[in-house]
Amino acid sequence: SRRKESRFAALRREITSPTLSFLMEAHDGLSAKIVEEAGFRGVWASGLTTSAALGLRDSNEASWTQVLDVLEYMADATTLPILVDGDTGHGNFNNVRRFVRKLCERGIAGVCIEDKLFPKTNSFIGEAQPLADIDEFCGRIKAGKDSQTDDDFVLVARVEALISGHSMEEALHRAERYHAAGADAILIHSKKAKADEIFTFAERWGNRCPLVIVPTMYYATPTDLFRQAGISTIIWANHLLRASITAMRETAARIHEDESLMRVEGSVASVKDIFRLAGNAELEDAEKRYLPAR
Ligand code: SPV
Ligand code: MG
Repeated sequence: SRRKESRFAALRREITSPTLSFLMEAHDGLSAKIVEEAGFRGVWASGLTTSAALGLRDSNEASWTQVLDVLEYMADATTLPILVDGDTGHGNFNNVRRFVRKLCERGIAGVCIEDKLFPKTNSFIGEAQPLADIDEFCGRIKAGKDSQTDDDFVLVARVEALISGHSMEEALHRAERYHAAGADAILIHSKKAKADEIFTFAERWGNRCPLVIVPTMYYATPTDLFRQAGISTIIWANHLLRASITAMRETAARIHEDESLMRVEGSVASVKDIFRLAGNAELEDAEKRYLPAR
């Protein structure tokens, strides 16, 4: 029988294949399972939502080993490949080396690092966030690629030039340098409500390497236009956490107001559903095999 494709190879295939791929945000083991159940072929382990789910800001308040712990739960919970938001790489080239080695050990298929400075903050906060020096960031990329212990591990370099107010030329120049330094794909980020700068970038970039985008702010752009523009991968970056915030808030408010569960019981997942998602059926089978018969 054919050997099962590794998660590293699966992510590499998603990112490099000519067809448009989608990564869905998850922030813990449960949300990773829900991504898989929905039919997605890969997970985006978002820095914003992983932080928020821990009650923290997207400012490297969770340490990189705490992020690694969350990733371990996510990897255990799903068979899907995971692309982790590595923020800036948690420091300089040396921190990136150790981070990438640990990701490979835990079966995390790829990392995205952005050309900013540690500690970072979310790209949608403020204006003109300072960018990393190009040569220094290329060192982080090279160090990451030299540290991967699986050939198919994917390193995505994220260009923040447009979002921090620099020119299209600067964005293209940075992407070219990061590509030359060994990045497997470029994430070109934008916070405009329209995708014009994404389309211009994609056209001028051509097919030098796969392009990844995050249409959080230009959400109204039809997906087919990204397909026609030759985009490789779309990240739906934060929508499971946002959906759960809305649902949790409404449920908490109702129970608080009513001092009763009557109004919520019909609209929340059943306890049985929790057991199913947690895999209790497998445990029952295992008990038959391993516990002495009574
Ligand atoms: C994240 O999901 O943490 C990201 C995408 O990095 S963004 O929030 O758009 O910066
Ligand atoms: Mg992030």
